[in-house]
Amino acid sequence: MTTTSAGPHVHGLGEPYKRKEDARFIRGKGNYVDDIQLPGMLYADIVRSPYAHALIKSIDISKALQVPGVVAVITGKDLEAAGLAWMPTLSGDSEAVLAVDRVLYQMQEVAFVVAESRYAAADGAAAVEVDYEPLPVVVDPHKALAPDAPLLRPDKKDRQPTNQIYHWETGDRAATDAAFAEAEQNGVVVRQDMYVPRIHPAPIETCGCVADYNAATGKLTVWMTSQAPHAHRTLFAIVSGLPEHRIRVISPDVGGGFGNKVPIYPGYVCAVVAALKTGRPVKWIEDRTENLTSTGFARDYHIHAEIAADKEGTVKALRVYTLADHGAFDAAAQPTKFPAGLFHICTGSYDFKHAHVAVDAVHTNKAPGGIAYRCSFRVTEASYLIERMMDTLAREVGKDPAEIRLQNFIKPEAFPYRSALGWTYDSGNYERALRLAMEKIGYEELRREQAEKRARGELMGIGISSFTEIVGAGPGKHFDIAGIQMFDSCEIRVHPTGKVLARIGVQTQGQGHETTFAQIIAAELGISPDDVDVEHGDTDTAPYGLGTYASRSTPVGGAATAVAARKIRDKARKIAAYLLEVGEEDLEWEPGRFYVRGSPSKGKTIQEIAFAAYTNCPPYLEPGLEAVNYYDPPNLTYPFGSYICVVDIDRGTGEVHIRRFLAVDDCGTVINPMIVEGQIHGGLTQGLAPALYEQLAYDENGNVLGSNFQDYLIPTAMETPRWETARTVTPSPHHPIGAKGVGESPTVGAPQAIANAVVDALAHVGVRHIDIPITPWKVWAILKEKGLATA
Ligand code: MCN
Ligand code: CUN
Repeated sequence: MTTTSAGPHVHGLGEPYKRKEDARFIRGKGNYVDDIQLPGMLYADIVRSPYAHALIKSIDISKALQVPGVVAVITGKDLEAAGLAWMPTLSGDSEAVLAVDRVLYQMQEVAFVVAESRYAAADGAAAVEVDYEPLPVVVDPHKALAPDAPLLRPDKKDRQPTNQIYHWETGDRAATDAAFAEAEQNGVVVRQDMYVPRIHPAPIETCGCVADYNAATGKLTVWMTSQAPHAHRTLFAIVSGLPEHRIRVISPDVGGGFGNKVPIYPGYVCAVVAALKTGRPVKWIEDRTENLTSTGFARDYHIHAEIAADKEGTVKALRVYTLADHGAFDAAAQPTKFPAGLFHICTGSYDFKHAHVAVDAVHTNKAPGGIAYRCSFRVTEASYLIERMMDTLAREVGKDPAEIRLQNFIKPEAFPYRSALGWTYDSGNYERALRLAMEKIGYEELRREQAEKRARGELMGIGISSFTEIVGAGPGKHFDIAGIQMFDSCEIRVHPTGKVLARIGVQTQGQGHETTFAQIIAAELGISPDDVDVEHGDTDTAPYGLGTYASRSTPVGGAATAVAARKIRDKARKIAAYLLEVGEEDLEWEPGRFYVRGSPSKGKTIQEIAFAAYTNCPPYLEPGLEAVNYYDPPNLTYPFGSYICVVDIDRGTGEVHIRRFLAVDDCGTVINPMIVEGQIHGGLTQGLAPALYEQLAYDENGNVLGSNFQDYLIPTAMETPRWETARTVTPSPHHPIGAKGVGESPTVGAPQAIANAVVDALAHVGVRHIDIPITPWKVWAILKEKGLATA
């Protein structure tokens, strides 16, 4: 890791530069949606269904309208008049904004009440009378597929009358089946069922917006908690028919996204309609329960996985069948495209010759989503299943989990590597990462300690996860969302004094883009990151971008930024040549300056060149020093890492204590090691969460059992171990500065390291798998069954 040098910062890459944005955050000067106050502003509250499945026989708003302060009540029928009764989902399908004749999950939006205060809005919402006729509820996706299951979506006329949304397969089934037949005869086959539960991103700031329509100018401004402001503006324009240039979406400071702020939610749409209808600004802010119960959840995959290997444990084929519970809407269902697509990574870091994956997605009476939680565009499930399966295989052939991995890794010289599921990994060196992790943690010594403890009856486990991530959505061939190419953008203006304003199409929710993107430009131009301000999140000023998710900001937006800065440097070279009266080819570049080859004292700094660009520009060039780049990446990036977790299990309580957790990450070239470290710490904590604590459970009537932070356990500092980190650097060959994304890697890689450690602690008594979250109760039940419980 580099440290800050004593001299001035001229070269911004790889330095632990302090976050520029923190100057306002730590002073409490951040500006979040709920901080926005406009004159005459109204406040909204949403009437939500208490039932998971019911017919709506009538909605009576008359009493609500009499509540003092209530200004308007909007129902699904009112939305039709505004052309906003339907909102697009990530599947490319559309779904009702407010339920009209049927509710499909508890807390579904039924009516929108606006009033002079938030309290009056809540009173108004309580006074809306909805007559429901309850219907049978389906929460188990297996039961949803039964022939006699109640049909949840009779409105989906284009589909068979079942609850199945789609069947999706990828890979070569015949070759995979043949490899399994062979392994059944002459090798080994391991099989495991596992469930990756439904969880929720739960950002500390919930979702919300302020919508303001100016009838005089015809301009609609929406401040919203958005990870993708431009994409949301376009969707508003397409759906509403309002002209796109009169819609301004501003995503101010965002208090965490984690995938929760990618989709469009009914509250946004209703606030816009209410602003159009009342002519006054309307604020809608979710409370915690609304956030947990009605906005995009992640995962909920029931997986059956099988590996075919030879007797030595060399893998041959992977076969996976998954039942995906998408809840009530078709929100993340598009099978061949974006969300489900990342299931393609499920062969992980291993050299499988054949693989076949099939997914059936079904509707249940649960909230819609299936979107993301840092990250679950199916990478998390894919990575979890393969890392759990490699441990299962190691047990079967009697090898150490580290040995089985080293034996089966894709070799460094095999990159770019085309996996059996057809995606091309850009670069990797998995063995180096695992060996570093083993060395740092003292793997051999830990194994010896484990054997001694086991002999004494103590339970200690070591778990490995050598994951491969897939980030940077991404070229259109993989990520075709409604036909949009997945590019991103950067616009750079170098002012006459050499100070820089850059605007980017991606949108930070805490990742530190104002710092790292300044560092990219600073490194390319040889100036200080202090001299570069980065703006984003305002569609009226930022260039069109597709937003921040899938750790795409650095792989895509960062690439656009580097390329735009190089365009600036190219023009600067022309200006320097003119000023120095030499040919361009006679110039050399050193950070911050062009000089004449052979005469280093004869040169022009980037600041001098910038001034000349506006005052003494060569006659054959346009004045000014600006550049724009829209970058469509040739491929995704494939960061990876090796995590090792050491746990001790309390035989009295079943509690899992994480003694050590070492994370070796490789995200290619590192822009800011301190920010990367912060991303890894936060991400590991969000990986610990589903491993031991978080699950968004439903009872059989479709009641949400985790609707607040007392029931939905997110780890706090109390539960979080001290994370140890280390790094290898394997640059991406196709990224202009060799960087891969990192934001989601730790969350993707961590759960299975912990799960593997717990299973490892109990492997000697025959335990092969425990579904996450591994609660003390689950462990204690196993201890009891195996006669190991001391209480
Ligand atoms: N970075 C770096 N060098 C690299 C890679 C990244 O210095 N080789 C820096 C980046 O420039 C950026 C940060 O690390 O400042 C994360 O970069 P990247 O991996 O490109 O991810 P994104 O910026 O696209 O962020 C998205 C990712 C996702 S998808 C989720 S979910 C998530 C995450 O980031 N949500 C977050 N981290 C989060 N962190 C915070 N604080 N809040 C969230 O909501
Ligand atoms: Cu995958 S959660 Mo992030 O993409 O916003």
